[in-house]
Amino acid sequence: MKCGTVAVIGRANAGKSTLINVLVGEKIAIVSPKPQTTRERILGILTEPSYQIVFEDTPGIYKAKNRLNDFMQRQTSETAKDVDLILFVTDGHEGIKEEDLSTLKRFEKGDIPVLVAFTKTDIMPAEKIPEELIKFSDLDVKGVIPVSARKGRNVKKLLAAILDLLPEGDYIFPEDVVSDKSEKFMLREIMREKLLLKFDKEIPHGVAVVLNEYSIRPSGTAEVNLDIVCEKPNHKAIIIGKQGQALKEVSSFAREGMEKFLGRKVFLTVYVKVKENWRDNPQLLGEYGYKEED
Ligand SMILES: Nc1nc2c(ncn2[C@@H]2O[C@H](COP(=O)(O)OP(=O)(O)OP(=O)(O)O)[C@@H](O)[C@H]2O)c(=O)[nH]1
Ligand SMILES: [Mg+2]
Repeated sequence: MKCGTVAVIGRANAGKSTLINVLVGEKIAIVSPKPQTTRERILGILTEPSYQIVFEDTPGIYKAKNRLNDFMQRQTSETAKDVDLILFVTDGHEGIKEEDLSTLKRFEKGDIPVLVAFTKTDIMPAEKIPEELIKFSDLDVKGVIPVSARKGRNVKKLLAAILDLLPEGDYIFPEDVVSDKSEKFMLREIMREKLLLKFDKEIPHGVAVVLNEYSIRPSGTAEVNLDIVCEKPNHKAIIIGKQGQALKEVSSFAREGMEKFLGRKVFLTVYVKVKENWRDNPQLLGEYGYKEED
């Protein structure tokens, strides 16, 4: 049996979480068109009769501007240290940047093998692909696989290349486990995903979601009560919107996402609170879940 851990690393917004969701075959991480969607390490586990692959999703590499970003970057660098394989994801459509190559050069010096997934090939002209792939030619990587996570293109080929590089070993997780995160975590993340989709600029980046209650009524309906914590009174006003319209809309999207995830009806209540500069407050970061485990 093959079993191994794979750190999925790359620039913010490259398509890491989308690719893991496709590889695992379930949504284990939220996705959005904005950078810095993923804030912490999330495991996505794929178990088949002859292998188990533990994918470790990470926050995109990004210049830290506050303590939340520092936490995120530490999650990524720590994950990269202790795995069997680094799967470096690059956005083919955006093109390979100098910073991608310099990150790859750093990993190349370490002991962990590196494989590159060159993604989003569905939205770039086919003739541009070889031009971009040439940029990897001087690097000591185990391979570069062009893929489209959105179209599922070449994902099997990528999986085979990953498996080739993993050791033999016993499974780490029971076969029915797909993630290390709880339902409660996913409910908070689904709310954050809809906030990322609806609001622009700093608003979604300055939001934390706190779950106050999650219970199942005798009827089978889930009762979910959460707070959206934002950084400024004017952000709160925008999130709520005129006559509460914006909040109503984003909550309704979140409720639908939660219903799909839980497979049951959801009764959702949401409050918006302000905690100035929480992203730089160590105590609040800890309370909102952005703290290293001991
Ligand atoms: N067309 C196309 N879009 C993709 C593909 N993969 C991801 N995307 C889009 O790219 C955007 C970013 O995807 P994510 O999976 O959130 O990227 P990420 O690397 O996890 O981003 P961070 O968590 O912010 O670092 C989303 O809008 C995705 O829908 C792909 O194969 N094709
Ligand atoms: Mg992500």
